[in-house]
Amino acid sequence: MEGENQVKALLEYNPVHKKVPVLVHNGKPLAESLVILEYIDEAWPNHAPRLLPVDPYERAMVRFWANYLHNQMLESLRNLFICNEEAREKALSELHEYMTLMEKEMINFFPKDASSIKQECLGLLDIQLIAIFGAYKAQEEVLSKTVLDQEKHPLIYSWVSALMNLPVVQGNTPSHDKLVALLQLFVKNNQASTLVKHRV
Ligand SMILES: N[C@@H](CCC(=O)N[C@@H](CS)C(=O)NCC(=O)O)C(=O)O
Repeated sequence: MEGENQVKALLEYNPVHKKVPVLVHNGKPLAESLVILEYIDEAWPNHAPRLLPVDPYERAMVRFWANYLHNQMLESLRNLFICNEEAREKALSELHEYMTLMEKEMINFFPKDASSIKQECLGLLDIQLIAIFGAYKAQEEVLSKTVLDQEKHPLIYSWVSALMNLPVVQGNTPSHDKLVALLQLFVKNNQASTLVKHRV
């Protein structure tokens, strides 16, 4: 019953995509993670950290890379867990190409020194990096593949490592075993729905 009620609430709050996350603020619902994060930044302007820079050009650049992380990288990462083994290799090399391009083009956004990353100053791109790679060790265990390689992608690796060392991130990240179990469940559910779709 609990589950049924949750599904009903979700359909009501996000009838277009029928997905989480959903934020309900003052009784009004919002969907899509990037929209929600920008809304939080604007609705609580006097609270730190500010997720977007003040300068309009810098804001635009953060939005550009936020979309890249969301549409390209997160999508290939997702494909890694829903594809069969053959397509998985393709999804992984696609993800690595996106990461290489990101390292080359996004150089101004990488922290010069990972130790300068402070939890009071986390921004939109930091949050997305945590969402994509925060569970990379669990992702690698489930896939038996290397997702984040220190030698191939040193900048992303050092950025993610510094973020994962912050107490606020550590304190809010599920344990490795829990992440592995969740990812395994995700893979299993997707395999089951693929079998149903193809009536195998
Ligand atoms: N672009 C959306 C993606 C949301 C999304 O894929 N949510 C997944 C969970 S992470 C979901 O609700 N899946 C349930 C479903 O597809 O039925 C966002 O960033 O909010």
